[in-house]
Amino acid sequence: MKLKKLFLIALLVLASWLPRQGFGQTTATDGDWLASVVILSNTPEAQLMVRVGDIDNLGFGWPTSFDPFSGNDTPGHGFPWAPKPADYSGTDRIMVVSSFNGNPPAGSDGYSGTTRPDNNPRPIVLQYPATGIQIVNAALQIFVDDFQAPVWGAKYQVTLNGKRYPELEVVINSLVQTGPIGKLITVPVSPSLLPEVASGQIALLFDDPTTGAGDGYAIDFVKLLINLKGNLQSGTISGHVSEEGTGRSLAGATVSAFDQTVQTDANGDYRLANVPAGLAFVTASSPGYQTGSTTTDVRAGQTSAGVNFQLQRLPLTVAIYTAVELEFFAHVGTRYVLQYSADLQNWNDEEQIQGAGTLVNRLRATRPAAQRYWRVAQKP
Ligand SMILES: [Ca+2]
Ligand SMILES: [Ca+2]
Ligand SMILES: [Ca+2]
Repeated sequence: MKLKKLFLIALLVLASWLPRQGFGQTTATDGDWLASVVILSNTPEAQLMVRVGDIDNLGFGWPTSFDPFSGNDTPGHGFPWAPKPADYSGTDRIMVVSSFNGNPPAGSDGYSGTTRPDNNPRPIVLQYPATGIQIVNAALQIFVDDFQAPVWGAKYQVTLNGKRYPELEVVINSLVQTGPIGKLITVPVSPSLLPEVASGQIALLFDDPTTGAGDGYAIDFVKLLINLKGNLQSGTISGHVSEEGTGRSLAGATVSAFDQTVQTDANGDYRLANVPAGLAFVTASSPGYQTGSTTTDVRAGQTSAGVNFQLQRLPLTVAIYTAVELEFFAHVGTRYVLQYSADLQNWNDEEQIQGAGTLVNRLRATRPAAQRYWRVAQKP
């Protein structure tokens, strides 16, 4: 009897040490989940990890066995809720796009019923010691809630230190989180924004200043990873690339997501492994075709199949992204119209250039890095 009692007490003590979902835990990758600010050097994932906002599903806690880094959606939760003063500025609170004035063009969500100025979008600021770090790459993991741009017609602009962040905008504007539900997104920091990361302070702002859409959202935490080690939870994307109209399979097409790239096989099929969990931005390109892009859910340890592309043929045109790729295609012709884009949607004519060498030098030397997407039309 006495032994049994001792055993039960020992079991209770043990249980109190075990990580409890929904309340908080401490992990090598993220530190104390309930801390508002955590800065860790040399985690399994990156040389430097900076997180602001506690990992607590906006204060609702996580369902049993739910892993917020798995890329899975949370179940729905109640709203509205009162922001807590202890929560990091810009996290765990409802924010409604600044252009919303009560007359939304396409309806509004439940979050829009909250009041100004409390629900104004606020920047989320990360500060950290960045001196002595040679920044090679960086990524952001953000736990986002109730973004619904396609539902309410919102057009989010995302800025980092006031500069537009096209990769993150594409992902944010494709989210449909009706529920409201939350999920992780993992997005690389644009090369043009890396100097901002190197400054030791970044301010992220999510807003739609133009459409008047009735869309509100919330953010649980923002996590910055500098110099990634490739150990993020990840999944696989697979699919097929073909020519629009004819359905002809495109062998050797390039498919990319995050920092992973693969070529389609002889049947036009591809399989892209090690893509970080969350909503991924996937592109497919092939010389002579318009680059295709889409977003797809990636869940840890699983395969998202059927992510297919139908690429539109561009007669006498090569579509490219970098000067290195351009050199590869330079033999194709000698006269080019150079186009650039900040958002992969709208293309602007730069100028006509004679000769591939001149073109390569021009690309490398003159165009600001912020306009980093390139396309070259080859003149007949
Ligand atoms: Ca909280
Ligand atoms: Ca919403
Ligand atoms: Ca939180």
